[in-house]
Amino acid sequence: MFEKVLIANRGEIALRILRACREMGIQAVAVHSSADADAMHVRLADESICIGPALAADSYLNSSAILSAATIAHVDAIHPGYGFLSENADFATMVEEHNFVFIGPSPDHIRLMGDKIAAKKAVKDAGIPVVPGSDGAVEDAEQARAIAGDIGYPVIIKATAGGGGRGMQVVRDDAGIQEAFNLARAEAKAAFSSDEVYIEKYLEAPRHIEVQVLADLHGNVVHLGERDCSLQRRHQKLVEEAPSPALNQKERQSIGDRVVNAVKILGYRNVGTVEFLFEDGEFYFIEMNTRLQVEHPVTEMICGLDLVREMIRIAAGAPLGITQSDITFTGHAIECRINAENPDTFQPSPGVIGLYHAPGGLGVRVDSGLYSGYSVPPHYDSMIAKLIVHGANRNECLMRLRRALGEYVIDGIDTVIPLHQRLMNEPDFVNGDYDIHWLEKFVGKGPKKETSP
Ligand code: MV4
Repeated sequence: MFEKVLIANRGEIALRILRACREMGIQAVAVHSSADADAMHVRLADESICIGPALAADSYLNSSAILSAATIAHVDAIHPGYGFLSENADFATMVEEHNFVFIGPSPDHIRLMGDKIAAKKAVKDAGIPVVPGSDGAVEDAEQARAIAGDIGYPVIIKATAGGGGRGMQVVRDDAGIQEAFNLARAEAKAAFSSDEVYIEKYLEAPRHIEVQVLADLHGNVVHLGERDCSLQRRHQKLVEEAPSPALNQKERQSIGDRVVNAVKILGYRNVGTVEFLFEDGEFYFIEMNTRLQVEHPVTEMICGLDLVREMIRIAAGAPLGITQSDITFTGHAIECRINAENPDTFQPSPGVIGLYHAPGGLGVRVDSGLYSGYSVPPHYDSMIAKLIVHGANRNECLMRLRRALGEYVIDGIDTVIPLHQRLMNEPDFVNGDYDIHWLEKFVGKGPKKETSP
């Protein structure tokens, strides 16, 4: 097992990784920007190294600075967390070339899944259902029109190097193809410095359902069920839950088995998430994420597993200690992402935390580095905490979540806690009746105002 691990990240996930390391008796090295010197994970780390200024490009995205820190601290392995360098195949390669272990998939698998056309072809060949569309890149609007003629409108044009929603264009008829094609190409070029695009049938109102997998270096693969991540705004997830209220046991088992089989064929290792759109009882692959995800705790709560611990064990060469039949799903878990944002306008709200009181009690988990007096820096993502609640069933989970949200005090800055409180009492959410567009309509309606008599 590793003696020392470098955590190449910040915020709640750096603390999450540190906690797993400590419980495994592994020394944890924090690297941080000058803006994060007072962060909780830096305080708790066995060692910490400042790797640059606040600007992420010069610190958390600076692979040379991180590798220098790893060399100075004599670590065995590097955990990239999520975001930043976590899905950068070149970084994973550099980590290995410096004789550190990258706690994650192989650089080849990261690269494969980063190319959305190649990823789609690879998983399709491994037996995963995909969205109908072009088999490869689409070269011009003429070709796009021909494919749209085959699969039928509406269609969506996506960037090959894309993901996360940028560089996508929905087209509803032949007349719209040329402009959408040009726009998608231009956006793709600007965002990903590659203007390659492909085309798919556009699904109007699907749910976003993703399947978590664990794979060791010895060919053992298990799935840990699904998460429903349909509640999102501008491609930022806000609430995630497991299991999905939309799936029955047969659907859950069948997609899980197919994903495990595909992951074995691909020779994939460590953690991964296979993302699907789910509509009218059918799954359609869209992407595979080759990292630990923000929403991994809901899976942990229903499976009783520590995913970060498993990642570290797998990276160190240990065999999975469990088979599929050992994995049981107990109860229901929901995660609320707590962002430092105005709950109505979503304007970021960095600043100093006054009073801080996190909820607790049975089935309540808070993943956060917040404390009274901490200053939320303005330079990074606004997510400052995750409230994860587990219950015997979805209703118990909802009752507990309302209780926990009511206890949560974060003074001094705006947070989206009031939005979560509204959401937890909204009939559609309470009934599990929502798709990927539902939240944007809900927040569009704004907070309920008192009507004068
Ligand atoms: C789609 C789609 C509908 N049809 N593909 C958005 C981000 C990227 N991961 C894939 N995305 C979508 N792809 C087809 N063929 C709708 C979306 C989409 C979406 C997907 C998941 C979660 C939220 C979303 C919000 C808007 C659009």
